[in-house]
Amino acid sequence: MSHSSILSPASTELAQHVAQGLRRTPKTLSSMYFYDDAGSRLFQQIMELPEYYPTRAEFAIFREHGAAIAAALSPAGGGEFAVVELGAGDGAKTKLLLRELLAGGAPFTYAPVDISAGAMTGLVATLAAELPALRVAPVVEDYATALAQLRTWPGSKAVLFLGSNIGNFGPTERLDFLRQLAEPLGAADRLLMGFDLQKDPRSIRAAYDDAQGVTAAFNLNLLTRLNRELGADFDLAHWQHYTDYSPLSGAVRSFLVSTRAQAVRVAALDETFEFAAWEVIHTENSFKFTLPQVEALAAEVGLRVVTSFTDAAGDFADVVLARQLSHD
Ligand code: AVJ
Repeated sequence: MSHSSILSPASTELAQHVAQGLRRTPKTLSSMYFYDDAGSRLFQQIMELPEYYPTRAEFAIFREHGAAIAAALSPAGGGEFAVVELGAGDGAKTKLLLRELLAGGAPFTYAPVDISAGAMTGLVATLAAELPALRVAPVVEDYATALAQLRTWPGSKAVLFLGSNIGNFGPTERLDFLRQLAEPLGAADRLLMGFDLQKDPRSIRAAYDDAQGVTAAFNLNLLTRLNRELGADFDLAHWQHYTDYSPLSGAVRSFLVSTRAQAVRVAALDETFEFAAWEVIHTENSFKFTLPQVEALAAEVGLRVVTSFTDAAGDFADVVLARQLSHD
């Protein structure tokens, strides 16, 4: 295989990310790269797992409070608006909300944004079949590119960021990202964000280390992707998935553990990386929040909580946010 000569722009970006992440100590790779088409399918399997409660909890919130959420997202005057969803995936939960919004009668266009073309094709097909009246404007981009486009979007908008995707950002990146999300919002615009809440630490840890090993396969798929796209030679027999949860920081951290001393060559970089026995690559953060933390976070980026909804068990929160009213 010759990978070093011709790389697509996307692979060049991935190659640069891998070079930076694997030259550092400790080594890190971003969970953003989990979502190739195989990774998106594995995440859909994760959402079905008995241990993975966030999806079911958010479903329960939408089932119970869908009409109230739709009302809180629709512009007060009843005008035309856009519903932009960052990280739409298979859109299963969003369909509940979209039904409520259609029933509300306010005219809107649904603009799902997802980094996986495969996931988007599937979503567009199921929407056409299940909600034929819905206007859909799909965007296959990463968040940063989609946010830049959002700035030039005309008219009112409701931005959805569900499933506790916000949990993947570390504290500093989280503030930067939320400021970028808040900045293009007008006074009537709304932001709906899902937050996974702090709870029994054992349930949280189990959600990221399931008995069937689907989460392990999801994490390890990143190495398969690097083998395929960058001509790397990771031997998956010598890598393991490991996860911990700290109730102090609220962070689930996931790692790929090198089970022996090994060297891995990445042809696209023409570089070999050395791993000591039991050295790790940190691949993901999934932060868990308390409701007071959500309030404080909103205030810090110029947003206010309009209303929020939790499931009966208090496992998860969906929070409607708007720009802070200025007090001058
Ligand atoms: C898609 C970011 C919400 O952090 O819970 C699931 C990804 N990682 N299991 C999460 C994930 C491992 C998921 N999000």
